[in-house]
Amino acid sequence: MTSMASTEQKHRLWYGKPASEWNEALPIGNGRLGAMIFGGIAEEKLQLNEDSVWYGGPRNRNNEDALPHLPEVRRLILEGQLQKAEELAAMTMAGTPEAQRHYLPLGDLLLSFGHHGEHAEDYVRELDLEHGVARVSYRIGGVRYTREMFASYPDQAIIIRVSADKEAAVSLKARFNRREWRYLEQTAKWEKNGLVMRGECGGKGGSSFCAVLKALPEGGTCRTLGEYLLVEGSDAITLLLAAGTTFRQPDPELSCKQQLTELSRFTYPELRVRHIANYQELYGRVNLELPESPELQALPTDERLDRLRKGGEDHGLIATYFQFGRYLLISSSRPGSLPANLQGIWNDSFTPPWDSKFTININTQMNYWLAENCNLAECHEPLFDLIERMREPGRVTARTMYGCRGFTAHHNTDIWADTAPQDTYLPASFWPMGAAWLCLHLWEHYRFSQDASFLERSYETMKEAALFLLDYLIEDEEGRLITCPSVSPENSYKLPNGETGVLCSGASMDFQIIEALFEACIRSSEILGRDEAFREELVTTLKRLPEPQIGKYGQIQEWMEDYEELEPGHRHISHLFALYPGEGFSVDRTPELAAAARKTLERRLAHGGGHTGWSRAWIINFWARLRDGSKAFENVKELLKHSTLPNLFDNHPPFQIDGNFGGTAGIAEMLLQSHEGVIQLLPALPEAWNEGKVSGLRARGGFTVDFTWAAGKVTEAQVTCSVTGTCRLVAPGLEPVTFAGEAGRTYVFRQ
Ligand code: FUC
Repeated sequence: MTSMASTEQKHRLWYGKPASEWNEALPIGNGRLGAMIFGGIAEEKLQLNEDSVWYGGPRNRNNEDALPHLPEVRRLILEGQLQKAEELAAMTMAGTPEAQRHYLPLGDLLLSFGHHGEHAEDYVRELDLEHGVARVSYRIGGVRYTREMFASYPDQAIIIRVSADKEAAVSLKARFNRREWRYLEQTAKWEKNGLVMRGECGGKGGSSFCAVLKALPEGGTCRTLGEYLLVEGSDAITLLLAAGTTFRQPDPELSCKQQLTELSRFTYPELRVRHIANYQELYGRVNLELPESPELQALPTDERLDRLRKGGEDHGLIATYFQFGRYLLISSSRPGSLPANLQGIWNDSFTPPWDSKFTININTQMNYWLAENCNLAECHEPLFDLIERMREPGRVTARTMYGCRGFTAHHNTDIWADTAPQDTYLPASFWPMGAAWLCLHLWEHYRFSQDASFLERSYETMKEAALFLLDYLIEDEEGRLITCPSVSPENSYKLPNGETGVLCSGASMDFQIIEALFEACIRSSEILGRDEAFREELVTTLKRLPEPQIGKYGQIQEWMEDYEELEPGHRHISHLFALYPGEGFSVDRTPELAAAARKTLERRLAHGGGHTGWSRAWIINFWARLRDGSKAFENVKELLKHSTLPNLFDNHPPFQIDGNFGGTAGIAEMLLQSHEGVIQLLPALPEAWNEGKVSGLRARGGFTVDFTWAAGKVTEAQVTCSVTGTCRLVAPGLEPVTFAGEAGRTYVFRQ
């Protein structure tokens, strides 16, 4: 029997055994500081991360040979001499050196509890999404032991509480460890109840890091021995952990010690309340209820995932996955932190996949697709800070490599906001569109919030990204303005002369991004009432960009010419940018392009597309924009079945967090869309979700929307306006309505 999950429904991930490997461990984080929790019985491991622990310092990697060779690279591409063009570009346009900096783990905190070989019963390991707390609990010899762990944003620390239901039953040994790169670290004692691990991140100009632990036992004894902290015979122990690097603080060790001294004035319940209040203020804004089966709720998360893999339905798990995506953004991106990187903040490798940095030809952007509509706009801020920091290096790249005004970035950036090309991996590296795409996030934030002061602050940044493109565009034989060199991330094509390559003149995605950015600048300059001449230049330039074209398979062409793609099932579907996150292709406004977009998707999928987690997540959003609920739903299930690890982390493979964020955004996009000037409820509802309830989703224009539906029709909707303005609402089951909303008021509509 299915029932609607009640509002009391608690979303949690839970397991009946400790994690046997990293992909089973559970993440906690406060944006800056994070840990993966393994939940061992005799030994607990918290694999620690701090977002600014990166190898190496800032460098100028711009290739000074780029500008003198740019005309030659362009000529070779336009003449179809791809191999020669690519050889020359690899030497003259790659960054020098070719790689940016990479992210590193902070280390491990190991806690052993002295349960030598004893048998544990009633073991539960869980991540409580409602409170942002991880918990491990088990019974040994009639005593119940409980561990609670969370990363507090207000107190900037990881807090661990070990307790038992019997007096004086808690003992532990704690120590820090940093495995492979231990030669860069030192450990030290701090008074009688603390430990320090400090060291260098490595590389020229790299930061120094430190982690500090302080134990606050209740009863019993506490001392340090060698590298260990020992607590014996306590009723309960609170451990406080702080960490930092010289990226932010001149003396992180001193700051951490001061911080922990301050924090020790609070009791554990006080620290917990402070964390939960802060966390719930964000998490609690959105509630999603889908048809839920009570029997499934009783199963551990890994078993539910297995059931789904074998073809079972589990809408409740999908609702949990949705909230887990919101949990992960709250935990990896908070005001003052760096943006969520390829792994959020959770990484245990000293040479992580793709450096675990910011890949800005889809991945970093996808990390933020849920920020606005899923009501976590504050979590978007770290991305805006990074964009601001990229402006100066991006100006140097624009000027020295291309002789252009404005600022640019390629397909990656790092902790130092590096904007020069990364790698000589041709299908990705030579693509100067990264800054332009990122800047669209500034515009989105304004569209959702209607915050004019934010637009005022961001306008010059968007304008600078547009200025680069105005200069970068060149005229082709037909008088069109095109990008060259560029790539269509990250596909290759075949020329009629048999040559294959990736460097191109005019990837469709480029024009779609340029159009979106220029339109954002035009609208912004109108709203702010400035820059008329610049606005006109943008309008004139837009008219000279190549139009989107439909190719021989009825598909949206990936390039200006209808080249044969080398990988028709490629994971990137760059030429559908204008379908999502862009808005140029629309079922209502451009039905032919929307139909071609559908063909494009079908073709990609027929050739194996969607095989990485993030690619699958993008596909969900595409189908949602095409208003095909059943296809969107099918792909939500594919994401969970084939690209989700036991801890619900997205699996590229390996773990990469973008699919979690893109998946959550996609589920929201199935329920509400607001990019066409109206709030459209249930635009892509699958039959399987014919009843449900959601609250707190945000819509462009400054609206928050709650609604309930049954038999596929909205039974009640509430729109709360954060600003005064016109609102148009369209929903199955309701009469379409246009009303003048007043700031602070809520409007209710019923069937
Ligand atoms: C892009 C993608 C890869 C991967 C990497 C981090 O290069 O093509 O699939 O996601 O970024």
